[in-house]
Amino acid sequence: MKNANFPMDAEGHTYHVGLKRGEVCNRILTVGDPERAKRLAELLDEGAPRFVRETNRGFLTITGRYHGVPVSIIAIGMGMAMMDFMLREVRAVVDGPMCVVRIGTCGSIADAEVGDIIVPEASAAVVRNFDAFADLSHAGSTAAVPSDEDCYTLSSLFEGDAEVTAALRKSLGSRVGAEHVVSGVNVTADTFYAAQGRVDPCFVDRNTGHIERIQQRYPNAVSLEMENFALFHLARCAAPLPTGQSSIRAGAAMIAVFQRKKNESLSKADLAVLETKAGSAVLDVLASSLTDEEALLHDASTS
Ligand code: R1P
Ligand code: URA
Repeated sequence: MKNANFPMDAEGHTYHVGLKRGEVCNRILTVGDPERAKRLAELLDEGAPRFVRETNRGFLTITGRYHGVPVSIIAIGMGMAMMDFMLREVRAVVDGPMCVVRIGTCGSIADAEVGDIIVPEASAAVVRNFDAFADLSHAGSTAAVPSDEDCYTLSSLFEGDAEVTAALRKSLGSRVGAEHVVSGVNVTADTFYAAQGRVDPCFVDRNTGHIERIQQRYPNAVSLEMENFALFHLARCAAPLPTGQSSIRAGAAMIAVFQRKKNESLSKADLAVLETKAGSAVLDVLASSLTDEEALLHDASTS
C-alpha cells in the first residue's frame, strides 16, 4: 500500500472497495444486500464483458452493460460509513460526472404501505447523542437529566438531484404503478434499533416519542433507513469537476419492508419481486442519466 492519506495498492486498487480505474463506471446502482446485487446483475446484457470483485471488507462490484450502456452494481452492506467508503473510493478512480442511485429497503413511518417504493427528494440524518448517555446514574436520581429530546440529533435536509428523482418516480411508476411510488423526506439513522425508535428492553435508549419528534420537525418524513443521507450529503459535498459540472448526481428508491405504524412486514418473496422491478426502472434511468459526451468519456475509461 502506498499513501496513508488515500491508500491504494501498487496497481491502483482502492483500499476497501478494491477497485482500480476501468473496473467501475460512472453510472452506479448501489444496494445494501449482495444477494440483491446478484439478482439485479441478471438484468445486465448477457454476453457483454462483465467484471466482478468481492472484497474482504464486504463490498461486491459487478460492472457490465445494460442495453449496451456501461453500469456498475455495487453492494456496500449497511450504514453511512459503507456509503462513504464506496463513494470516495469510486470517485477516486472514475472520470467525469457520476450518477449514483441507491435501491434500498426502509421502514415506512407515515402512510406508505409495505411494498410501496419511496423516492425521497431529501434526507436528514438522525444520530445518537452519545454524551447524553454518559451518566447513566441519572436513572432514578434527581440530578438534572438530559431530556429524551437531547438524546438524538436530527440534521438539516440534503436534497437528491431533482432531475434524477423525477426520472426515478416516472420510471418506477411505469413498473409498479404510480400509486405505489411515494414522495417525501427520508431520515437516515446511524442504527437500525435505537435511532429508528425501536424499543429494546436490554438497553437504555431514551427514544420514547422519537419518530413523533422527527415528524414534528419534518412533517413529510416518510421513511427510516441507514445510508441515503450519506449519499445525498456527499453528492452535495463533492468538489465540482474541472469542467464546472457537478461531480455526483444522486437519487434513491427504497422499498418499504416494514410499516411501523401498523407493525406489518413484507415477505422475502415479495421483496425479491419488487427488487427486480425497481432494478429495471432504476437501470433505465441510469442508462439515460448522462449525456452522450459523458458516456463517451466513460467508455474511453473502461475500454
Ligand atoms: C437494515 O435492515 C438495512 O436495510 C436497509 C437499511 O438502510 C440497512 O442497510 O437498506 P438495505 O436493504 O439496502 O440494506
Ligand atoms: N431498513 C432500516 O434501516 N429500517 C427499516 O425499518 C427497514 C429497513
